[in-house]
Amino acid sequence: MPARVLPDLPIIIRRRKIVEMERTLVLVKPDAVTRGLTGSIIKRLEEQGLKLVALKMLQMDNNLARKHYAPHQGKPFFEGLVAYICSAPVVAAVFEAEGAIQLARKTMGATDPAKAEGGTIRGDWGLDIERNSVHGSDSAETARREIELFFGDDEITYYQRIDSRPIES
Ligand code: IDP
Ligand code: MG
Repeated sequence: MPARVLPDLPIIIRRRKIVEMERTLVLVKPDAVTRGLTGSIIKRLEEQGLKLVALKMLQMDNNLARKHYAPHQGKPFFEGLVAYICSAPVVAAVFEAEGAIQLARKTMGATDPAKAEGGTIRGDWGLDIERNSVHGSDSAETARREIELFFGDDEITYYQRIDSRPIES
């Protein structure tokens, strides 16, 4: 099967320099969906200037969960994590921005909510190290792999946020 290619990232030119945009995959995890926190979490990310370019709600199955968390296979928490992420629906989103991956992870806070700062998503809403409310890709390569697991090419949208700087500025 030929490798799938996601739509190209838009090129932003600012002061005659090309600014590289990034995409990141975000999951609102079952603990947050079941507590009615989906809107609040998406809002926190949007407020940081992260542009929402794809969004869906789905029930993950064992197969998708194992693929998504494949890098953690063999760790003591892996089986529990797979069961947890399939325990209720998730909301999957793609956000785009300059430095989107680090910006999203900073907004989420440390993996363990007990160590996450107040004002971060996990610091404010995470329940414990497993039920920590959100997932965010950890590198450009991971983001590409994860986005392809959840979204088809035709599900990624193009638009400009009117509160962002223009494409050419
Ligand atoms: P991250 O989500 O901050 O990138 P990772 O180390 O990639 O953290 O772990 C993936 C997910 O696995 C975490 O978000 C959390 O839900 C779960 N997890 C990580 N460490 C533990 C643990 O020690 N016990 C139980 N679950 C864990
Ligand atoms: Mg991770």
